[in-house]
Amino acid sequence: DTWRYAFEEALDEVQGKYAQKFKEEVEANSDHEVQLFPYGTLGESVDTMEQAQAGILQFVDQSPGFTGALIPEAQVFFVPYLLPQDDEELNEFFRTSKAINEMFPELYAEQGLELLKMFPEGDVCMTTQEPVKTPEDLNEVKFRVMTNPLLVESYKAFGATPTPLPWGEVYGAMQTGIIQGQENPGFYLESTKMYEVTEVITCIGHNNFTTAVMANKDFYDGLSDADKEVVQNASDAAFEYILEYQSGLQEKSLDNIAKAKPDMQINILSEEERQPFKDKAASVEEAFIEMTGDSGKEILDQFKADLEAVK
Ligand code: 6CS
Repeated sequence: DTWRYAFEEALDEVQGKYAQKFKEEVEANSDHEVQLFPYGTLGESVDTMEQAQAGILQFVDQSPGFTGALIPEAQVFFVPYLLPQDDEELNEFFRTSKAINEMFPELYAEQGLELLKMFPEGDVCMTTQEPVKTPEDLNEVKFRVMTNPLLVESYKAFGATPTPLPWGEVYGAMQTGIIQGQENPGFYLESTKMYEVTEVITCIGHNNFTTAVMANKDFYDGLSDADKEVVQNASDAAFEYILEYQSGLQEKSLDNIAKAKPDMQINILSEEERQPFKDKAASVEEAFIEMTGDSGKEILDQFKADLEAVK
Protein backbone atom coordinates (compact mmCIF):
# COMPACT_ATOMS: atom_id res chain seq x y z
CA ASP A 1 0.00 0.00 0.00
CA THR A 2 0.94 3.67 -0.30
CA TRP A 3 1.33 6.12 2.58
CA ARG A 4 0.88 9.79 1.72
CA TYR A 5 3.17 12.35 3.38
CA ALA A 6 2.87 16.13 2.88
CA PHE A 7 5.30 18.79 4.01
CA GLU A 8 5.62 22.59 3.87
CA GLU A 9 8.77 22.93 1.80
CA ALA A 10 10.32 21.81 -1.49
CA LEU A 11 11.95 18.40 -1.91
CA ASP A 12 15.47 19.81 -1.63
CA GLU A 13 14.73 21.99 1.41
CA VAL A 14 15.14 20.76 4.99
CA GLN A 15 11.66 19.26 5.47
CA GLY A 16 11.95 17.64 2.04
CA LYS A 17 15.33 16.11 2.86
CA TYR A 18 13.89 14.72 6.09
CA ALA A 19 10.87 13.33 4.23
CA GLN A 20 13.07 11.70 1.57
CA LYS A 21 15.13 9.98 4.25
CA PHE A 22 11.98 8.82 6.03
CA LYS A 23 10.62 7.41 2.76
CA GLU A 24 13.91 5.68 1.98
CA GLU A 25 13.98 4.01 5.42
CA VAL A 26 10.34 2.91 5.34
CA GLU A 27 10.67 1.46 1.85
CA ALA A 28 13.93 -0.33 2.67
CA ASN A 29 12.43 -1.97 5.74
CA SER A 30 8.85 -2.77 4.73
CA ASP A 31 6.55 -3.37 1.78
CA HIS A 32 4.96 0.06 2.16
CA GLU A 33 5.51 2.88 -0.28
CA VAL A 34 5.65 6.52 0.77
CA GLN A 35 4.36 9.13 -1.65
CA LEU A 36 5.73 12.61 -0.98
CA PHE A 37 3.72 15.81 -1.47
CA PRO A 38 5.98 18.90 -1.32
CA TYR A 39 4.73 22.42 -0.62
CA GLY A 40 2.34 23.71 -3.21
CA THR A 41 0.91 20.36 -4.30
CA LEU A 42 -1.89 20.13 -1.71
CA GLY A 43 -2.38 23.67 -0.45
CA GLU A 44 -1.01 25.65 2.47
CA SER A 45 0.03 24.28 5.87
CA VAL A 46 -3.47 24.59 7.34
CA ASP A 47 -4.86 22.57 4.43
CA THR A 48 -2.43 19.67 4.75
CA MET A 49 -3.02 19.56 8.50
CA GLU A 50 -6.78 19.22 7.89
CA GLN A 51 -6.10 16.47 5.38
CA ALA A 52 -3.93 14.62 7.89
CA GLN A 53 -6.54 14.96 10.63
CA ALA A 54 -9.18 13.66 8.21
CA GLY A 55 -6.99 10.67 7.32
CA ILE A 56 -6.59 11.64 3.66
CA LEU A 57 -2.89 11.96 4.44
CA GLN A 58 -1.11 9.47 6.68
CA PHE A 59 1.78 11.82 7.50
CA VAL A 60 2.19 15.57 7.66
CA ASP A 61 4.93 18.02 8.56
CA GLN A 62 3.46 21.18 10.06
CA SER A 63 5.55 23.72 11.93
CA PRO A 64 4.32 24.99 15.31
CA GLY A 65 4.18 28.39 13.61
CA PHE A 66 0.92 27.25 12.05
CA THR A 67 -0.29 25.01 14.92
CA GLY A 68 -1.08 27.79 17.40
CA ALA A 69 -4.84 27.67 16.98
CA LEU A 70 -4.98 23.88 17.22
CA ILE A 71 -2.48 23.38 20.04
CA PRO A 72 -1.80 26.71 21.78
CA GLU A 73 1.03 25.17 23.87
CA ALA A 74 3.04 24.58 20.65
CA GLN A 75 3.62 28.32 20.64
CA VAL A 76 6.23 27.80 23.35
CA PHE A 77 8.68 27.54 20.43
CA PHE A 78 8.15 31.27 19.85
CA VAL A 79 9.14 32.54 23.27
CA PRO A 80 12.15 34.59 22.10
CA TYR A 81 15.65 33.65 23.28
CA LEU A 82 14.48 30.40 24.86
CA LEU A 83 16.34 28.01 22.52
CA PRO A 84 20.16 27.91 22.67
CA GLN A 85 22.34 29.27 19.84
CA ASP A 86 24.82 26.43 20.19
CA ASP A 87 23.97 23.64 17.71
CA GLU A 88 25.21 20.74 19.84
CA GLU A 89 23.16 21.93 22.77
CA LEU A 90 20.13 22.55 20.57
CA ASN A 91 20.29 19.10 18.96
CA GLU A 92 20.69 17.37 22.30
CA PHE A 93 17.72 19.31 23.63
CA PHE A 94 15.49 18.05 20.80
CA ARG A 95 16.84 14.54 21.30
CA THR A 96 16.27 14.34 25.06
CA SER A 97 13.60 16.89 26.00
CA LYS A 98 10.78 15.46 28.08
CA ALA A 99 8.54 18.36 27.03
CA ILE A 100 9.06 17.48 23.36
CA ASN A 101 9.19 13.71 23.53
CA GLU A 102 6.63 13.02 26.27
CA MET A 103 4.37 16.02 26.90
CA PHE A 104 3.74 17.27 23.37
CA PRO A 105 2.73 13.80 22.04
CA GLU A 106 -0.20 13.87 24.51
CA LEU A 107 -1.35 17.28 23.28
CA TYR A 108 -1.09 16.26 19.62
CA ALA A 109 -2.95 13.01 20.39
CA GLU A 110 -5.93 15.06 21.59
CA GLN A 111 -6.09 16.46 18.04
CA GLY A 112 -6.02 13.03 16.41
CA LEU A 113 -2.29 13.17 15.67
CA GLU A 114 0.59 10.89 16.58
CA LEU A 115 3.58 13.19 17.04
CA LEU A 116 6.63 11.44 15.59
CA LYS A 117 9.38 14.05 15.71
CA MET A 118 10.17 17.68 16.28
CA PHE A 119 13.40 19.05 14.87
CA PRO A 120 15.14 22.41 14.36
CA GLU A 121 15.62 23.93 10.89
CA GLY A 122 18.05 26.73 11.64
CA ASP A 123 18.60 30.12 13.21
CA VAL A 124 15.84 32.51 12.19
CA CYS A 125 16.93 35.86 10.68
CA MET A 126 14.88 38.83 9.51
CA THR A 127 14.91 40.18 5.97
CA THR A 128 13.85 43.80 5.60
CA GLN A 129 14.25 46.80 3.27
CA GLU A 130 16.13 48.93 5.81
CA PRO A 131 18.82 48.00 8.36
CA VAL A 132 17.61 46.84 11.78
CA LYS A 133 20.11 47.72 14.48
CA THR A 134 17.67 48.46 17.29
CA PRO A 135 14.01 47.66 18.01
CA GLU A 136 13.23 51.29 17.05
CA ASP A 137 14.22 50.42 13.47
CA LEU A 138 11.22 48.08 13.30
CA ASN A 139 8.82 50.87 14.11
CA GLU A 140 6.12 51.07 11.39
CA VAL A 141 7.57 48.04 9.59
CA LYS A 142 4.77 45.71 8.49
CA PHE A 143 6.39 42.40 9.29
CA ARG A 144 5.05 39.08 8.03
CA VAL A 145 4.82 36.29 10.60
CA MET A 146 3.40 32.80 10.42
CA THR A 147 -0.21 32.59 11.57
CA ASN A 148 0.63 32.30 15.25
CA PRO A 149 -0.67 34.61 18.00
CA LEU A 150 2.52 34.44 20.08
CA LEU A 151 4.68 35.35 17.11
CA VAL A 152 2.42 38.36 16.66
CA GLU A 153 3.12 39.24 20.31
CA SER A 154 6.87 38.88 19.75
CA TYR A 155 6.99 41.28 16.83
CA LYS A 156 4.68 43.70 18.63
CA ALA A 157 7.15 43.59 21.52
CA PHE A 158 10.03 44.20 19.09
CA GLY A 159 8.13 47.30 17.90
CA ALA A 160 7.00 46.14 14.45
CA THR A 161 3.49 45.82 13.00
CA PRO A 162 3.04 42.05 12.70
CA THR A 163 1.08 40.74 9.71
CA PRO A 164 0.23 37.01 9.80
CA LEU A 165 0.19 35.45 6.34
CA PRO A 166 0.44 31.94 4.88
CA TRP A 167 3.73 31.32 3.11
CA GLY A 168 2.33 31.50 -0.42
CA GLU A 169 1.61 35.21 -0.11
CA VAL A 170 4.95 36.35 1.28
CA TYR A 171 7.08 36.91 -1.86
CA GLY A 172 4.33 38.84 -3.65
CA ALA A 173 3.44 40.90 -0.58
CA MET A 174 7.09 41.83 -0.17
CA GLN A 175 7.46 42.70 -3.84
CA THR A 176 4.42 44.96 -3.85
CA GLY A 177 5.31 46.59 -0.52
CA ILE A 178 2.32 45.29 1.44
CA ILE A 179 4.89 44.02 3.95
CA GLN A 180 8.45 45.23 4.50
CA GLY A 181 9.87 42.38 6.53
CA GLN A 182 9.72 38.66 7.27
CA GLU A 183 11.81 36.07 9.12
CA ASN A 184 13.08 32.60 8.24
CA PRO A 185 16.15 30.37 8.63
CA GLY A 186 19.13 30.94 6.32
CA PHE A 187 18.59 28.00 3.95
CA TYR A 188 15.04 29.18 3.28
CA LEU A 189 16.05 32.79 2.68
CA GLU A 190 18.38 31.42 0.02
CA SER A 191 16.16 28.79 -1.61
CA THR A 192 13.07 31.00 -1.78
CA LYS A 193 15.15 33.93 -3.04
CA MET A 194 13.90 36.31 -0.37
CA TYR A 195 17.02 38.38 -1.10
CA GLU A 196 15.51 39.35 -4.46
CA VAL A 197 12.79 41.34 -2.74
CA THR A 198 14.61 42.57 0.41
CA GLU A 199 17.87 44.44 1.02
CA VAL A 200 19.01 43.52 4.53
CA ILE A 201 19.35 40.33 6.57
CA THR A 202 19.53 40.74 10.34
CA CYS A 203 20.21 37.93 12.77
CA ILE A 204 19.36 38.72 16.38
CA GLY A 205 19.52 35.14 17.71
CA HIS A 206 15.93 35.17 18.97
CA ASN A 207 14.83 31.79 17.66
CA ASN A 208 15.52 28.58 15.81
CA PHE A 209 12.84 27.42 13.36
CA THR A 210 11.18 24.29 14.72
CA THR A 211 9.02 21.87 12.80
CA ALA A 212 6.96 18.78 13.69
CA VAL A 213 6.20 15.56 11.81
CA MET A 214 3.14 13.55 12.75
CA ALA A 215 0.92 10.73 11.60
CA ASN A 216 -2.86 10.49 11.58
CA LYS A 217 -3.50 8.82 14.93
CA ASP A 218 -6.18 6.33 13.83
CA PHE A 219 -3.91 5.23 11.01
CA TYR A 220 -0.94 4.89 13.36
CA ASP A 221 -2.91 3.07 16.06
CA GLY A 222 -4.12 0.62 13.42
CA LEU A 223 -0.61 -0.38 12.37
CA SER A 224 0.91 -3.70 13.45
CA ASP A 225 3.64 -3.52 16.09
CA ALA A 226 6.18 -4.29 13.36
CA ASP A 227 4.95 -1.40 11.19
CA LYS A 228 4.93 0.97 14.16
CA GLU A 229 8.55 0.04 14.68
CA VAL A 230 9.31 0.72 11.01
CA VAL A 231 7.78 4.20 11.38
CA GLN A 232 9.62 4.93 14.64
CA ASN A 233 12.97 3.71 13.30
CA ALA A 234 12.53 5.71 10.10
CA SER A 235 11.72 8.80 12.19
CA ASP A 236 14.83 8.31 14.33
CA ALA A 237 17.04 7.79 11.27
CA ALA A 238 15.62 10.84 9.49
CA PHE A 239 16.06 12.92 12.66
CA GLU A 240 19.77 12.13 13.01
CA TYR A 241 20.24 12.54 9.27
CA ILE A 242 18.66 16.00 9.21
CA LEU A 243 20.73 17.27 12.15
CA GLU A 244 23.88 16.14 10.36
CA TYR A 245 22.65 17.60 7.05
CA GLN A 246 22.27 21.00 8.68
CA SER A 247 25.77 21.18 10.09
CA GLY A 248 27.25 24.41 8.69
CA LEU A 249 24.18 25.02 6.51
CA GLN A 250 23.25 28.40 8.02
CA GLU A 251 26.67 29.93 7.32
CA LYS A 252 26.83 28.36 3.85
CA SER A 253 23.39 29.73 2.96
CA LEU A 254 24.26 33.27 4.07
CA ASP A 255 27.50 33.00 2.05
CA ASN A 256 25.58 31.91 -1.03
CA ILE A 257 23.20 34.84 -0.63
CA ALA A 258 26.15 37.23 -0.39
CA LYS A 259 27.48 35.74 -3.64
CA ALA A 260 24.13 35.88 -5.42
CA LYS A 261 23.56 39.49 -4.36
CA PRO A 262 26.80 41.23 -3.38
CA ASP A 263 25.09 44.39 -2.14
CA MET A 264 22.82 42.49 0.26
CA GLN A 265 23.59 43.72 3.79
CA ILE A 266 24.01 40.82 6.21
CA ASN A 267 24.18 41.89 9.83
CA ILE A 268 24.74 39.42 12.64
CA LEU A 269 24.07 41.55 15.70
CA SER A 270 26.50 41.36 18.62
CA GLU A 271 25.49 40.33 22.14
CA GLU A 272 25.37 43.98 23.08
CA GLU A 273 23.18 44.88 20.11
CA ARG A 274 20.86 41.97 20.91
CA GLN A 275 20.23 43.09 24.48
CA PRO A 276 17.51 45.68 23.69
CA PHE A 277 15.63 43.00 21.71
CA LYS A 278 15.95 40.62 24.67
CA ASP A 279 14.64 43.30 27.01
CA LYS A 280 11.64 43.93 24.75
CA ALA A 281 10.94 40.20 24.48
CA ALA A 282 10.60 39.57 28.21
CA SER A 283 6.85 40.26 28.06
CA VAL A 284 6.28 37.54 25.46
CA GLU A 285 6.78 34.76 27.98
CA GLU A 286 4.03 36.29 30.13
CA ALA A 287 1.78 36.50 27.08
CA PHE A 288 2.39 32.79 26.44
CA ILE A 289 1.31 31.88 29.96
CA GLU A 290 -1.75 34.11 29.66
CA MET A 291 -2.73 32.38 26.41
CA THR A 292 -2.18 28.82 27.56
CA GLY A 293 -2.79 28.76 31.33
CA ASP A 294 -1.58 25.93 33.57
CA SER A 295 -0.97 23.54 30.71
CA GLY A 296 1.31 26.02 28.93
CA LYS A 297 3.10 26.89 32.16
CA GLU A 298 3.81 23.21 32.77
CA ILE A 299 5.28 22.83 29.25
CA LEU A 300 7.36 25.99 29.63
CA ASP A 301 8.74 24.88 33.01
CA GLN A 302 9.63 21.44 31.64
CA PHE A 303 11.17 23.08 28.56
CA LYS A 304 13.41 25.16 30.79
CA ALA A 305 14.37 22.14 32.90
CA ASP A 306 15.20 20.19 29.73
CA LEU A 307 17.31 23.08 28.43
CA GLU A 308 19.14 23.31 31.72
CA ALA A 309 19.89 19.58 31.54
CA VAL A 310 21.72 19.86 28.20
CA LYS A 311 23.80 22.92 29.11
O1 6CS B 1 7.75 30.94 6.85
C1 6CS B 1 7.10 29.98 6.48
O2 6CS B 1 5.88 30.01 6.38
C2 6CS B 1 7.84 28.70 6.07
N1 6CS B 1 9.17 28.65 6.59
C3 6CS B 1 9.85 27.53 6.60
C4 6CS B 1 11.28 27.49 6.97
N2 6CS B 1 9.27 26.37 6.29
C5 6CS B 1 7.89 26.23 5.94
C6 6CS B 1 7.06 27.45 6.31
O3 6CS B 1 5.89 27.48 5.58
